Amino acid sequence: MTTRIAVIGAGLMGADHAKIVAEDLPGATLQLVCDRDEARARAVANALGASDISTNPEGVIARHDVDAVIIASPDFTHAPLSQACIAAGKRVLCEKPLSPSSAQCVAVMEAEQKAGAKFVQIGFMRRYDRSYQEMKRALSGGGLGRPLMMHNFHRNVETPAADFTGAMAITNSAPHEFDVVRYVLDTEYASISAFQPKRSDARVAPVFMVLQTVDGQLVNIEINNNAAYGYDVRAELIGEQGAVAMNNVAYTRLDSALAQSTGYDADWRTRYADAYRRQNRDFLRFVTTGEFPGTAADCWDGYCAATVADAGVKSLNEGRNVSVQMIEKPEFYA
Ligand code: ISE
Repeated sequence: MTTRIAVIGAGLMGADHAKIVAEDLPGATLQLVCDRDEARARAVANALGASDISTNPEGVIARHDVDAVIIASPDFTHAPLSQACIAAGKRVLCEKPLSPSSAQCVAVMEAEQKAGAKFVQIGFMRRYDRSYQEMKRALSGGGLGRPLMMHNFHRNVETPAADFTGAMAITNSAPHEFDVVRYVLDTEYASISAFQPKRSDARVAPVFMVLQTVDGQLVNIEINNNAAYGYDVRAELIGEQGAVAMNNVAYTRLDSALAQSTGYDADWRTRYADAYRRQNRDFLRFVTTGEFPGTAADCWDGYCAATVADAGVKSLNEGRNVSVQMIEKPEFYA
């Protein structure tokens, strides 16, 4: 018996998830591709052999021939479509962020608690990346001593959308670091300060953030959506007894003309291909067994990332340090 999965959103991420489901997720079938743009949905569906297409996300979620859903539509649709999946009793892998608004994340958590079970897995796939998992193991192994700081930078070749802003760097790109740093350090954030340097052109300048954790650690995050040279994400965790740093992942080194060089990925889809694959296989197990995967991010994690993003945008706009105000963690998510 195969698990029939519908992918909502046929853009960059939706097409990538659809390809994973169709070609690299044993036990699953790409049942349907949905997008407001019918031609875009049809192009992805035809390329990957999906049974059907749709332009109606709510209708797709209700269909009897859809067992599970992957949401990869625009960020503002993530929370309402996740709530529709919960109401329909269907498990969903929701691309990050769960919502750009922490208040919407609370509504989704309330819907899950009312339903009495977890339905939503959030697409914070960095947790599945070998580099971050080795960092987490190095910390839990005790050799680093107590963690003091974590430095992070996240560089894209260019902004994923023409209307991308500094605030979106915080609400769309930075949630990866907000989540994975929490996951590695096993802590929460107490405050955030966000800054931007001035570029000489009209492109979105990097956003540089300094965060304090509730355990007195310092975290800095650089989000540069117009780095130009390559897709480059790295981190270094500094403890009282040692440090662990992430290397740039390169499978070859080119030696030529008295020089050596290694390459960068063009974007996240190839750099994190293995992490997406592992995340999506965990999602399939979640759908078939009902057991939420230990590595995966849930709605509480989605809420935490959105809450620190809200505070980060406030800090960027007001030019001051902003405390991160969170609700009490519901027992349901303990
Ligand atoms: C994009 O939405 C992603 O999720 C990528 O992982 C990230 O690198 C990029 O900055 C985001 O815009």
